[in-house]
Amino acid sequence: MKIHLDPISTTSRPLLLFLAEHDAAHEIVTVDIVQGDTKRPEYTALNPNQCVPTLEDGDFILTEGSAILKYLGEKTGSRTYPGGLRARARVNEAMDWFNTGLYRDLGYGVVYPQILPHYRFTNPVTQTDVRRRSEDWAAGRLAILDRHWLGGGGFLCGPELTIADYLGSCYIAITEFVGFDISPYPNITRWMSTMKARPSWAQTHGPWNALVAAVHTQPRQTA
Ligand SMILES: N[C@@H](CCC(=O)N[C@@H](CS)C(=O)NCC(=O)O)C(=O)O
Repeated sequence: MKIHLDPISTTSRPLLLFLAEHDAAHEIVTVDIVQGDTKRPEYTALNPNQCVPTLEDGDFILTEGSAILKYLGEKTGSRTYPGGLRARARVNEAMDWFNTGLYRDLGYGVVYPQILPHYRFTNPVTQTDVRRRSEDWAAGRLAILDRHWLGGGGFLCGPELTIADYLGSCYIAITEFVGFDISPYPNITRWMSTMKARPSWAQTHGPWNALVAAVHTQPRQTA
């Protein structure tokens, strides 16, 4: 099984966490986003979205980080992707919530326009409007994460860690890029500390930590 990813990528790091905590034979193929590897014809043939990650299991190709995590969870029989109908539905629900809700506002609306020029609207008035609305909506979603998903005191889907925690914690970590303060959210803060204390986090986040440190030496983009 080959997994094509870039360790700095938010959608790749959940897979690295999973692989660090599971005994699954695999080969990592590094796709350097910054060097444009996702745009190369041979990679585009695997993943027409020109994004990481991509899984190659024999002749089976799978894109989308969330789908790959579920595939790995099922293939390895991992407890982190529980088999019961409702338990599994809850994990799927949490992952969809991060992908279609929180990440849209927090990632694409608030964080990326500050560090990646192509995510900014050319009209500064439009950009300011979008950023303000995204910040409001992101705050609302973070409050839901804090009170609803994490209010029970454990992980996202209960007392046991699931693949939703691998995904969600890596998504929340993008706040580090721009110094977005998560301290008003005590359960998010607690949960992120728990995730970062796992040995797998340090094992997989070296390139990410270096990138965050480098971004902090650059001037920030205003709205
Ligand atoms: N919906 C996709 C999104 C993947 C995605 O946006 N990946 C980014 C890195 S986090 C990427 O590969 N970008 C390629 C590029 O910017 O050239 C998933 O969840 O896997």
